[in-house]
Amino acid sequence: MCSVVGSFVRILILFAIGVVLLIVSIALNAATLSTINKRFDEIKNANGQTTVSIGSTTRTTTQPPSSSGNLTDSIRIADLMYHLNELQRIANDASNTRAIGTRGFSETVNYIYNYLAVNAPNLNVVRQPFLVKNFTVKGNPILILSSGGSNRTFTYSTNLARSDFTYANYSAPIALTEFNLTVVPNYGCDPADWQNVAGQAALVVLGGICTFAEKCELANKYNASALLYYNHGLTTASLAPVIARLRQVNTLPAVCLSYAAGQELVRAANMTSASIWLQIEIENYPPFMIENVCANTKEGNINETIVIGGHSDSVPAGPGINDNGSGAMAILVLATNLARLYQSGNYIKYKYRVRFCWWAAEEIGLVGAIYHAQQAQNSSAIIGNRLQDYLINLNYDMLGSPNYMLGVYNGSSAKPGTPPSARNGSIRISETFSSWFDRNNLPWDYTDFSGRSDYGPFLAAGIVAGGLFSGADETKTPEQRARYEEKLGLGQGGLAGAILDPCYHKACDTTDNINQLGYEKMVQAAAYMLEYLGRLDDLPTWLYPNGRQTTELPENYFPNSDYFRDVDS
Ligand SMILES: *[C@@H]1O[C@H](CO)[C@@H](O)[C@H](O)[C@H]1NC(C)=O
Ligand SMILES: *[C@@H]1O[C@H](CO)[C@@H](O)[C@H](O)[C@H]1NC(C)=O
Ligand SMILES: *[C@@H]1O[C@H](CO)[C@@H](O)[C@H](O)[C@H]1NC(C)=O
Ligand SMILES: *[C@@H]1O[C@H](CO)[C@@H](O)[C@H](O)[C@H]1NC(C)=O
Ligand SMILES: *[C@@H]1O[C@H](CO)[C@@H](O)[C@H](O)[C@H]1NC(C)=O
Ligand SMILES: *[C@@H]1O[C@H](CO)[C@@H](O)[C@H](O)[C@H]1NC(C)=O
Ligand SMILES: *[C@@H]1O[C@H](CO)[C@@H](O)[C@H](O)[C@H]1NC(C)=O
Ligand SMILES: *[C@@H]1O[C@H](CO)[C@@H](O)[C@H](O)[C@H]1NC(C)=O
Ligand SMILES: *[C@@H]1O[C@H](CO)[C@@H](O)[C@H](O)[C@H]1NC(C)=O
Ligand SMILES: *[C@@H]1O[C@H](CO)[C@@H](O)[C@H](O)[C@H]1NC(C)=O
Ligand SMILES: *[C@@H]1O[C@H](CO)[C@@H](O)[C@H](O)[C@H]1NC(C)=O
Ligand SMILES: *[C@H]1O[C@H](CO)[C@@H](O)[C@H](O)[C@H]1NC(C)=O
Ligand SMILES: [Zn+2]
Repeated sequence: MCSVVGSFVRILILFAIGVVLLIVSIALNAATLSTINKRFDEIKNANGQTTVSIGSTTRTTTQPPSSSGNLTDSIRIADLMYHLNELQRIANDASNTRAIGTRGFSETVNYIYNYLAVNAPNLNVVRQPFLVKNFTVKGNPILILSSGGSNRTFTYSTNLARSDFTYANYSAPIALTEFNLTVVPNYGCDPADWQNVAGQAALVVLGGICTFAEKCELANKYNASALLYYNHGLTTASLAPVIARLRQVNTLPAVCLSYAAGQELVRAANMTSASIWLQIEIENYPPFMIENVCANTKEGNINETIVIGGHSDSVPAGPGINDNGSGAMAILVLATNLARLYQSGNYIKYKYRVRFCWWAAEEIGLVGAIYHAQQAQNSSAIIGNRLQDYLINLNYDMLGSPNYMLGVYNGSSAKPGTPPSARNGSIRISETFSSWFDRNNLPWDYTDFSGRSDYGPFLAAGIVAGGLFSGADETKTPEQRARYEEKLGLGQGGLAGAILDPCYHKACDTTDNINQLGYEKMVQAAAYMLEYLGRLDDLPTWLYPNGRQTTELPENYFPNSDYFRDVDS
């Protein structure tokens, strides 16, 4: 999950980072800086085989919270790190990934399921299976430029550094076919850019303020016959083709080109009428099954359910310990600790049912959460499982970023088109989080509430949403650093000018990539929120002061998800 930063903007940011780093390195206490830099070097050098060392927090089992305490007080970093170490172990045993379709993923789901079965027997644990497309690309796709009477054949390779082009994930197949070539002006983020593409192969550059998938939607809408993305070449790291990711339901043949190949095609299209030949052979296998897991309290009104979710999968590139192991394991600790408090007999149970969910396949476009929301609006869904039975969705994705912010989704920044009745409550949730941070003398920041994570489909269906996010590839500003340093103490403010999670979607997203101080505070805030909502006398009215409208999840709901972002490299 992350804000969209156009490629060009990123270049500016990179430049700014350089300048800021220079200033900061002078201003900062030298010892502090070198400690943090060292840590970042370690992060960057980590190759996934990192040995796990979490110092004094190493433990072999989680501890029951004291039976007289409350949920907020029950959150301890040692319990959280215990689970993250287990995930790291699972990833280490499974080629350093927990992406869907790998052993690392199914082991993660089993881990959550089995841990709850043993440690939270008073919760109802349910698996929700669904299907994901499985395919391979057969042979080498073909891309030929025909111009001025001669052919130029481009090199296909899955080794991106050596290739002129590669296929886009979930490209449609195409037998060898000739298409006229047309260049899409600007970044192709505006419908006006797509007016002349019908029946042709459309060539579009990476970047701008929209995603691969959004460009693909427009290409489809304006009847392009094939789609060719090319890298923008603004830095040496953006010369090779990238893996462009499309929706599973995509029907356009699509490839992604290097900067140089893209330039050749642009020149040819500029000079004469050029055409391309394209061939992509896809072999479809039977789809494979993956599972969401949800754990429900047996107490509380089933038609007034608080849903707390995070995703259980990682990207293929790494073990996904911060993204999104940190959110998923936060929810595991919340669920276990609430279950233990409920069992203790001293804790007042909430009037509302709580449903903790681990969504599968977030990293391929919020697929698990969308599936769940769609099933919840299926007219044959039973009471308790219907959209109207859900009062709120709290989302916890990345909570332990190493150069973290204590980030709160800004309810006021919900996208236009968000059902109005979901707005007030979402703003209240933001304010409840930020005032908790204030009361505890902690710094915080509002972060974008764009629907780029698993709460997206719930919010789009009119359900109040909120959550926390410790940051991905955003940059920490000097102002932020100073504010964090002031509240948290010397050496705790992080590094200005550096991104919040340098291992975002990389192999080095290991347990060493977690800031334990920030992580613990974030999960305490999440626990506080649940307890606060659970104890309200009239949560429905608190969340929906002007009443609730029933809203259907738009048909063909299209997530503006992190997955579809341009993966600049
Ligand atoms: C329970 O939670 C509240 C709210 O965060 C906190 O102020 C209080 O100290 C906690 N502990 C107990 C034992 O009530
Ligand atoms: C996809 O299909 C191939 C070929 O049948 C199979 O080897 C592979 O395990 C499948 N992938 C998954 C995740 O099931
Ligand atoms: C260019 O390649 C296409 C597709 O393979 C082929 O049909 C055509 O004859 C070639 N033209 C030339 C001039 O080689
Ligand atoms: C996308 O395609 C690449 C190969 O080009 C593959 O390695 C990767 O696993 C795919 N990712 C997803 C999420 O399917
Ligand atoms: C390409 O465009 C020309 C007109 O500019 C048209 O005659 C030709 O049929 C088109 N070719 C394809 C493959 O669409
Ligand atoms: C795209 O094709 C459809 C079906 O042929 C047609 O109804 C629609 O008007 C076309 N749209 C554009 C923008 O060309
Ligand atoms: C192609 O033409 C456009 C304007 O028509 C121009 O801006 C662009 O620089 C040209 N690109 C190349 C590679 O020739
Ligand atoms: C939930 O169901 C109870 C009775 O089963 C009913 O009194 C209450 O109004 C319902 N609440 C909502 C929000 O539908
Ligand atoms: C709706 O739910 C029923 C019963 O669980 C199921 O058979 C059906 O496939 C679902 N429909 C959709 C569109 O998922
Ligand atoms: C929250 O979002 C609103 C609407 O986009 C914006 O005006 C406001 O400045 C944001 N608040 C913060 C603290 O970023
Ligand atoms: C709900 O939000 C609207 C628009 O932001 C605002 O005008 C209204 O006062 C809010 N209502 C309550 C009860 O907070
Ligand atoms: C981590 O999980 C959260 C919660 O599901 C999700 O919103 C977010 O997109 C994930 N983070 C990233 C960077 O994918
Ligand atoms: Zn991610």
